[in-house]
Amino acid sequence: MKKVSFVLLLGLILTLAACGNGGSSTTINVLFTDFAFNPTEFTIPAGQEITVNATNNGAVVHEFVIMKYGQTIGDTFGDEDEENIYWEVEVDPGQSKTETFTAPTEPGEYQLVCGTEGHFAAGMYGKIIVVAGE
Ligand SMILES: [Cu+2]
Repeated sequence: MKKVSFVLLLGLILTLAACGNGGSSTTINVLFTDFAFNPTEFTIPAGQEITVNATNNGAVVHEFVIMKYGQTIGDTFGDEDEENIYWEVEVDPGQSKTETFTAPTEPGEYQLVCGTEGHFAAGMYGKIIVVAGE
């Protein structure tokens, strides 16, 4: 029993060491489908350059839209939400794109939505968690 605990503990330590920085990553790998992000949650380090590898496996265009801190779109994504966008990338169906952006400096949760009409309501949203850098 003691041995098992030790192995589990060792595994936990190694996992924590490998992830570092609270499990955040400067790379976001995201798959778009009709109508969801996969995965739906991303943890990134504050203020660092983030590489986004986005692939659209759906049949329609999708957008990966990160809202500014403290901003949410309400029930639908509309023109009034455009000014509250922190960063976005749009990918055509069947295409892949790699782009970069600088993560916000303010740690916290940021709303992630697809800005294509009706997609948010269909469940295409998630969250970006920004954690303090080292
Ligand atoms: Cu979409």
